[in-house]
Amino acid sequence: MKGYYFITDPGLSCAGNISDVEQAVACGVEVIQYRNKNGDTREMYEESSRLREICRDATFLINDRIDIALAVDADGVHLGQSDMPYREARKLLGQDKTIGITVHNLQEALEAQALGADYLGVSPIFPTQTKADAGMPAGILLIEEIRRRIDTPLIAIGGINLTNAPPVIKAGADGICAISCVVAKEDAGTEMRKFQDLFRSIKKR
Ligand code: 3NM
Repeated sequence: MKGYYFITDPGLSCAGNISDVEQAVACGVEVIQYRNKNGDTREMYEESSRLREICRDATFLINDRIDIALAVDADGVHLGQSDMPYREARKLLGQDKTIGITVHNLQEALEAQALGADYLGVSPIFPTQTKADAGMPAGILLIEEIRRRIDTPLIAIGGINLTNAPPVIKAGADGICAISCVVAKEDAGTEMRKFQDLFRSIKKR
């Protein structure tokens, strides 16, 4: 659970979800999350079935939809604060699946850790147009605050780009997700590689 973390966004993507995920796999991205807030269930099922095949060697997660995750045998789910409660999701998915939880403050992070979340999505770090209800940006200090108290892997998300990513990584994020500045470019793979190179160069120091 480290380096660049990819989330699909069919509304913003230049090349489409399938191509974006193929690029992510080709770049060696470890975790890929299928997120499609406007798709109907059949479309989500069919698209995520194809993506499951493409992500044979990557961790393939589904945003929110436990039914879709079970149907396509995804590796787990990512849950927001208003999605299915963690304990119910764990019962449905079993012990072996990965469950990540979005947190917006230290309190939510401590709760998610106590529940046993496999990783925390810390958000939104910076202002973002990609998620309408993302709320107030938390800034880099939230990563530092959570990192001091929590060992669970932290994935930073929200308004991150290549320019503002370095201090987020230095603050202790294990992974970073950036959507619009990657999928809205014609060559998403090149942008993903830049994030991975940035990660390696900072972690090596
Ligand atoms: N979740 P971009 S922000 C999917 O705050 C998502 O929980 C968020 O996209 C949250 O990199 C977000 O384009 C979108 O800002 C992040």
